[in-house]
Amino acid sequence: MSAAPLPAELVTRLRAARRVAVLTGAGISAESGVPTFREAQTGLWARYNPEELATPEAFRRNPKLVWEWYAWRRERVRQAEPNAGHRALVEIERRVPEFTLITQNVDGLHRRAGSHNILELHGNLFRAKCFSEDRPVESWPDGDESPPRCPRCGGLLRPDVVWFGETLPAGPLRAAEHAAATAEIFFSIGTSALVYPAADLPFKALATGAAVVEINPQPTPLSPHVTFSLNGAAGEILPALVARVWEPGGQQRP
Ligand code: BV8
Repeated sequence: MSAAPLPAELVTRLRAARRVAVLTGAGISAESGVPTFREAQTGLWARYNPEELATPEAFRRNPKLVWEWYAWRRERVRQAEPNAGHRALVEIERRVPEFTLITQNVDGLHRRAGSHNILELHGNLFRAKCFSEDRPVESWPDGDESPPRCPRCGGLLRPDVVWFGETLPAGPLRAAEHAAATAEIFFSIGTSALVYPAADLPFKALATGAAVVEINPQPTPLSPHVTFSLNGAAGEILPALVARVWEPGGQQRP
């Protein structure tokens, strides 16, 4: 199925833009084979609701189960590669003078793809911290204890991600809010736009007059508010957009 034509107005505005901000969610990693956050989980995890596992209460109740869920997800991500959508964002960062990539994803695929100015609002699967001290550890033993113990205090280690009910890292959130409020164009890509405060960012961009572009095969609560709605897969739409805006042949008549 050929993708719908890209709006000429968006192509023109992106070509001239100086400040662009992008918010990504699990959907941009879907084409890398990484299941999205709310997709049915497979195998052992099928019976669990991710929103119930991604909480401090779940970890207190069953640290081994939660640690092993994240170990399973790390393994899935290790086997994955960044896809054409991740790579297109690297190209947009090269082309736009001020580009900020804000991600809700914890899979580290944007950095592996080559993006630089990344704000990880919800942490990263591949980092761990001490549950008792709330301080990061550089590495942890891959022994049979699950979860492993903190080398400093012997407390349990937990993934260095932001769980539901936990506050986001202040620095990245402040930088993301600034990027949203100053962007000329704000993209919301591959996110169900359900989780706050990240889901508030496109509204901050709209409030300051930015054009907001949503890329998602499905409608979301954000869809009625956006300036441009591109219904389809990020791995198809983003490379096509980069080609239309910046590649020599791409400058065909709109
Ligand atoms: C907080 C890390 C203070 C762990 C995650 C108002 C203000 C503030 C907070 C709240 C509020 N209202 C409610 C809250 C509480 C809560 C919240 O938002 N709940 C929701 C469910 C209502 N927020 C919090 O708890 C936050 N903390 O604000 O602290 C506070 C606390 C309590 C009360 C008030 C204030 C912390 C939120 C962070 C939670 N941690 N992840 C982990 O990953 O295990 S969030 C989790 O959801 C994921 O990380 C993910 O990043 C995030 C959003 O999900 P998506 O990325 O959108 O993924 P999803 O599967 O949902 O959707 C995928 C989309 O992709 C779909 O739309 C699909 O159509 C699309 N798609 C599929 N294929 C493709 C595609 N798109 C493009 N191309 C494709 N090929």
